[in-house]
Amino acid sequence: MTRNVSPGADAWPNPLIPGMNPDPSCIQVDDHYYAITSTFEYLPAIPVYRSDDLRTWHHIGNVATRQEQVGLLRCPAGGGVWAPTIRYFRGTFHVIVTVANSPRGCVLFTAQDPAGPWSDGLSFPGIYGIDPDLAWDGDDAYVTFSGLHRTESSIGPLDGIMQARVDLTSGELLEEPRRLWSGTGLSASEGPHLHLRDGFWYLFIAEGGTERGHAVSVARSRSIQGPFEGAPHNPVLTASGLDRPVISTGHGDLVTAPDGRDALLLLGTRPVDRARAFSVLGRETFVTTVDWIDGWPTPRPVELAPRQEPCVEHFELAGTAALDDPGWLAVRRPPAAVLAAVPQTRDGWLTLQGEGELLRSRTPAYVGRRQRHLACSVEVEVDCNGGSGGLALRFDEESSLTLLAERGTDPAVNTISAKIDLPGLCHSTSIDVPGGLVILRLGTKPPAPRYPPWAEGGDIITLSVVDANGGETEVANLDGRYWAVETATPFTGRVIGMIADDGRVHFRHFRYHGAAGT
Ligand code: 6LW
Repeated sequence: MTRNVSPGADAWPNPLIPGMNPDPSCIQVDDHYYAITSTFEYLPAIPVYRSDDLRTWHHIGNVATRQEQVGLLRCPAGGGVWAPTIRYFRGTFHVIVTVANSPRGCVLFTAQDPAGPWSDGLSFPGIYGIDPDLAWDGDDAYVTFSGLHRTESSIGPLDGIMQARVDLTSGELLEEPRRLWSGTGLSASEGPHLHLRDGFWYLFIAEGGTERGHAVSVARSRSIQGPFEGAPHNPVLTASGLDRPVISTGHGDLVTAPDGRDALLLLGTRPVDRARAFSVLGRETFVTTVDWIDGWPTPRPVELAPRQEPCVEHFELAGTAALDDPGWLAVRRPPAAVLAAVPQTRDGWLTLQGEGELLRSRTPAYVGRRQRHLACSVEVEVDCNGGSGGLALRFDEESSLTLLAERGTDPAVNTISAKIDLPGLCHSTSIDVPGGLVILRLGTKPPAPRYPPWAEGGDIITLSVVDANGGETEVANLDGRYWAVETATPFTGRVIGMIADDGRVHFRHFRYHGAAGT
């Protein structure tokens, strides 16, 4: 066996792009790397991250900032924008993606500048499947995707990796989709990416389902159209055991690092407890070095190495420009549409107007950001004179929690409530605090070691009110296991942000603090 292994220890920061960032795809153009990930029912959709060294990433924009690009109004939680691929061809950036549960289906967006703006998008009605990849052989463009078996129901099971030559100007298929490879026999072959190396087309796929059995398998062919031959040691990467710090690894895209080594960006989860039961941040982007063994790309096991510096973000929230940072998210509509629903007339504040449904609404009065650290603290100052609102953590419609401030009948008193909303369980706890402005805080930290280890559960979520001197009064202390990929919608992750329940609520000074090493 010839193992072409570069010397030197791996020292990737991992997760590479933390928080809800699954299905990564990555390219290198000149001296820059660009990576994109899935966003499901959230807008803006498909974050574009840029790096010069493949280690430190900046969120420079989003591909779909307008509702018409993706059409998410009717998609369920966890549906919507799945598994985009980014490629660069003759001066133009291309992103191809499945928008599940939307008339848009398989869509191609283009841009000259990856920070945007991106085009309105061209649909490929002939592509019946998910996870499209885009590759060129000379002038010919090919979409390679995970086919869906056609059944009476609206969505069938996955049916192997398919491919069709396409016309990128009309969205037409230039041939009937052909089966390219069926994988190794593990379930759900998906997430294909094609790369040309040394005269071979290498086809990377995910198999085994996105949970603990997730795996990377590889096949290769001299022709982009196949036939493809699987690697003798497939799957080339899995992490299903309890001994790995990062599990469910798969769905990877290949890129060459600045030092010439190959690397795979891929999704994985990092459970918070020793029983490896609860992955509370969702599926994140990780990276690992790829060795070439006998001509086959072989990713190393993924190591856990959270960044050692803290993350401090402070947003002033003044008017409609308050949410210009590309990291703000809203549900099924852009953050700007949430702000536009109510006049932003209060100088220096952001105003939200709620209709009493909290996060059960399909389009809640809610704007938030990905939770990216296991130990984090989110704070906001709230004026609840005209309604009730505060902070909310969302995994999906049915799995959320909120910390609400509301003026009591006595204006000298505010009532602060912690509300848990889970399938089959709604629970609320309240305390009274002095009236006026309030600072609400949501903090998380990993569980303390307990015996037996499987009793540890999820992270510890503390909901509290902070007074002018920084003193904290706890409203609720919760086990975060119910807001995790294992218990809620498996595809998404946590988003934490501001919500109005009833009436008009004003916010300022939103702070996200992520602890070093988490
Ligand atoms: C993605 C697919 C998957 O399209 O999850 O389980 C989907 N596998 O590859 C959404 O992230």
